[in-house]
Amino acid sequence: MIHLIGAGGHAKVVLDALLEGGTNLSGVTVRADAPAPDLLGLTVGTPSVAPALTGLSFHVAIGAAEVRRRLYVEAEAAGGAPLTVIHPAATVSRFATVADGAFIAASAVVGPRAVVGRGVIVNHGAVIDHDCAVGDFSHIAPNTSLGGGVTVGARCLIGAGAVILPGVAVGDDVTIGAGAVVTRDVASQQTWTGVPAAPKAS
Ligand code: JB2
Repeated sequence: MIHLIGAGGHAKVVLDALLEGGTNLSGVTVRADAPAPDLLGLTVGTPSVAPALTGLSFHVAIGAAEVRRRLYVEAEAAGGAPLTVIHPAATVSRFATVADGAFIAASAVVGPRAVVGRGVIVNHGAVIDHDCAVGDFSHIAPNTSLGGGVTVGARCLIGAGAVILPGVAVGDDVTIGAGAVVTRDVASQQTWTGVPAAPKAS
């Protein structure tokens, strides 16, 4: 039995990937913090994390990094085992490492010797080239491109369509705006936008 946490847009994408990968709908339960309409035909229960998850797999399917991290920790503490979900139409090198609880969407590419951390989202069409490292609970949004050897810290959001040039290092808790082109290293806890990307004026 798979315990899917979250019942919004991202949960729909993850459930779809599970079904495409051959998981039977009857083997999935969906839970969220608030009542919600059905998720692709599955009833949504509350609260997000059941009191006991011993013997169950779970996947936190929520975009917000801090919520995803918190519920991941809670679900592990309840005895659950984090499940990695990879859409069958994703391309993941046999030499890549994908950690527990990560999600790799359709048309994403993860190259050789790349490392994808716990609870990371690699969304549709994103490219993580060879030797990249993506830290725990980061979100690599659709159609982003990380050149070879890029490092991204924990809990980052790399916005849709952003490009990070090869070898660039991005710290923890960084937000990169959609469509930005990052040509140099970014320190932790910053927001960078534009082409070439620069710190966003506050
Ligand atoms: O503590 C919580 C919580 N616990 C469960 N805080 C919040 N904010 N949400 C919580 N949830 C559940 O996560 C909500 O009850 C709801 O079912 C789900 C959030 O759904 P929503 O559609 O708002 O966001 P999402 O995370 O599914 O999708 C976002 O991120 C994706 C990566 C959207 O921005 C999508 O467009 C995006 N593709």
